[in-house]
Amino acid sequence: MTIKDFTFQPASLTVSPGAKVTVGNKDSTTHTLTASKGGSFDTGDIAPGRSATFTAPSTAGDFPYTCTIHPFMKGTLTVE
Ligand SMILES: [Cu+2]
Repeated sequence: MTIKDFTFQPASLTVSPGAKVTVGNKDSTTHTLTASKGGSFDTGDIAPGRSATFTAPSTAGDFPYTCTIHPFMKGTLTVE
């Protein structure tokens, strides 16, 4: 998935349990993709033009996430 113009694209993504998800940052500022609760996944800082990979939770469910630097950025990862 991609971060562009301060949005996660797509904001809602469905993956398999334990899937590897790569996040590319196409903005000119640093972002993160971080689970809102429980710390179940976190890319850490992704510099402009770089990408990072995280592992989806191994349990099914909806996992809201945000950017810790820009808390208005939101999305949901669905594991099923
Ligand atoms: Cu951000």
